[in-house]
Amino acid sequence: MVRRAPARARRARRARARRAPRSPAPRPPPPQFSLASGFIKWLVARDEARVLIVGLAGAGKTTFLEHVKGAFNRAHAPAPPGAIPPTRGMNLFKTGVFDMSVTVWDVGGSLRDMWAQYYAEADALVFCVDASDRAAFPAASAALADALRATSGPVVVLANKQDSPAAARASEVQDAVCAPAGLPAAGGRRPARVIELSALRASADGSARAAVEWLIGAIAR
Ligand SMILES: Nc1nc2c(ncn2[C@@H]2O[C@H](COP(=O)(O)OP(=O)(O)OP(=O)(O)O)[C@@H](O)[C@H]2O)c(=O)[nH]1
Ligand SMILES: [Mg+2]
Repeated sequence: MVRRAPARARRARRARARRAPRSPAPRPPPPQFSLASGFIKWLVARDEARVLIVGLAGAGKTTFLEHVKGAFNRAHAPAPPGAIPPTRGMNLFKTGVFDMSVTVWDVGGSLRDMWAQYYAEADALVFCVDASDRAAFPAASAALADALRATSGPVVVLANKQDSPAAARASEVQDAVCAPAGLPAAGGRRPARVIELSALRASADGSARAAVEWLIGAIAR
C-alpha cells in the first residue's frame, strides 16, 4: 500500500511550488578564455591540425622539422648538419600548439607521387625553398603550384638557407617562386606568407615556432 503524505504537508508543498519563481532553462555558459590559445582553439572548433611540409629534394625540409621538434620539445636536440640523410619516406612529429594536437609531416622531395597521399589530410602547408639555389626556382614554383591546387588552408613558404651569402630574400622568392605558382603576395584567397630563415638555427632563433604558430592561428581565420 502506498502511504500518502498528510494533507497539511501536501498543501504546504503546493504553496511552496506556487511561490517558487520559474527557473529559466539552463543556458550554455558564454565562452570565456583566459588565454589566446583557448580562443584560437574555439575558433578552429576542433582539437587537431595537420601540417604538411613539402618542397624539392635538399631544400631543408627535414632540417626544419628537426628544429620544429627542438622548438616544441626542449628535450630534443636537432640533428646536426650532415647527419640527416635524404628522406626516403616521411618523418612525423606530434606536439601541442595552442592546446591543439598538431601533427607535422615532412615527405621526401624525391617522392613527389607520395606528396599526393598527404594533401587531402593537410590543414596547412609549409613549402620549403632552398633560397640559395636560384636555378631550381622554376621547378620549385611548379611543385608549389601542384601543392596549392591539391590543398586548401594557410601556406608558409620558407625562404630557407638564409645563412648562405647568396640566398634570395623573401621578396625574390615571392616574385620568382610564389607569384608564378599563383600565390599572390597579399590579399589572396588563402592566408599565406614567405618567411626568411635558416633551418639550421630555426629552433634557436624562434623562427620554427613562429612559423608553426602562425599557421595554426591562420587556420582559424
Ligand atoms: N647552409 C644551410 N644548409 C641547410 C639549411 N637547411 C638545410 N641545409 C642542408 O641542406 C641539405 C639537405 O637538407 P634536408 O633537410 O635533408 O633536405 P630535405 O628537403 O629534407 O631533402 P629530402 O629529404 O631529400 O627531400 C643538408 O645538407 C642540410 O644540412 C640551411 O638553412 N642552411
Ligand atoms: Mg628530408
